[in-house]
Amino acid sequence: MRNWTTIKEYKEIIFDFYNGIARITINRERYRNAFTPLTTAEMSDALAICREHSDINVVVLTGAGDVAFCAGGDMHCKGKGGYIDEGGVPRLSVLDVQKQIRSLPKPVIAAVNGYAIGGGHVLHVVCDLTIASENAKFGQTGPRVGSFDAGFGSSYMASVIGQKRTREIWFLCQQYTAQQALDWGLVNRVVPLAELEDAYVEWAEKMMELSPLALRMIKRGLNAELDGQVGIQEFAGDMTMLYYNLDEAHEGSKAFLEKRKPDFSKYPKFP
Ligand code: 2NE
Repeated sequence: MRNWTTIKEYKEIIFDFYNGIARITINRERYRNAFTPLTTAEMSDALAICREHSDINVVVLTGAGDVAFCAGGDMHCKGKGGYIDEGGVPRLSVLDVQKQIRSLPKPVIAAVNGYAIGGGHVLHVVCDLTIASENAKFGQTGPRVGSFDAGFGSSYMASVIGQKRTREIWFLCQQYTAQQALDWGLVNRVVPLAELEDAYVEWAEKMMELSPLALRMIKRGLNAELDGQVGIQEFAGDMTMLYYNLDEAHEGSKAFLEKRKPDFSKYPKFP
């Protein structure tokens, strides 16, 4: 048994840590881990912590219990304009969570331990890697329950598994087994439920042996191809971060402060 320690207490998620891995568990087992505006606000907060803390190298997203990963938006909260928060404001803040997962400069593994349905399905799609348990079931229900995700939930899914399969998932609203998801390339690996934690810890530890900056740049490059100006901006931000590590970048600012012309001639110009 691993000793996971709590990073921060929340109402609707569990946020804990083990050996460089932060784990976010949607904790609404009673409702198949469907998310409310509070759940997504807590997930956003936890993901911001994952970004800031340098002792967190890999993030795992999963659901409480052994039946569901996440059954999407909680229908009890769905109202006019979105999912109504405790203050009466309609929100669709799971889209912010999706963006955070994609832009987090660290690998995110979805550990799908049961149903991944609707907005819950999209959550695993936007993670970098998905490990599913054998009992996992996948599907979209939006067109049946009065919803849809035409953003990452459709266009990004199509870049993962192709247009025809994405259209089938959305147009028929059927459920798919873990094996089918594996055959389609919708998930990376399928394991018995009892081995799910071992599997994601093993992969996280493997990734932690590799260069974090190399993994970060690969994630940025894969995103940039699809994300247009936003993807290029994030890629460029990381390039600037690297540039600021070079003496060449400091020569410019030093020269400004010393009121002299910068001398960039001594810095290498690789072919
Ligand atoms: C997930 C699934 C297939 C599980 O089926 P089953 O038979 O194992 O459980 P059951 O009995 O349906 O659910 C257990 C309890 O959880 C509640 C149910 O109402 C039930 O409550 P009680 O009858 O015991 O009181 N529950 C389950 N999912 C819920 C949900 N999403 N909201 C509120 N309560 C929920 C089956 O439960 C299922 O199909 N659930 C609905 C999945 C769904 O349609 N999700 C919303 C899709 S839309 C969306 O997520 C979305 C989007 O499309 C775009 C943007 C943002 C969100």
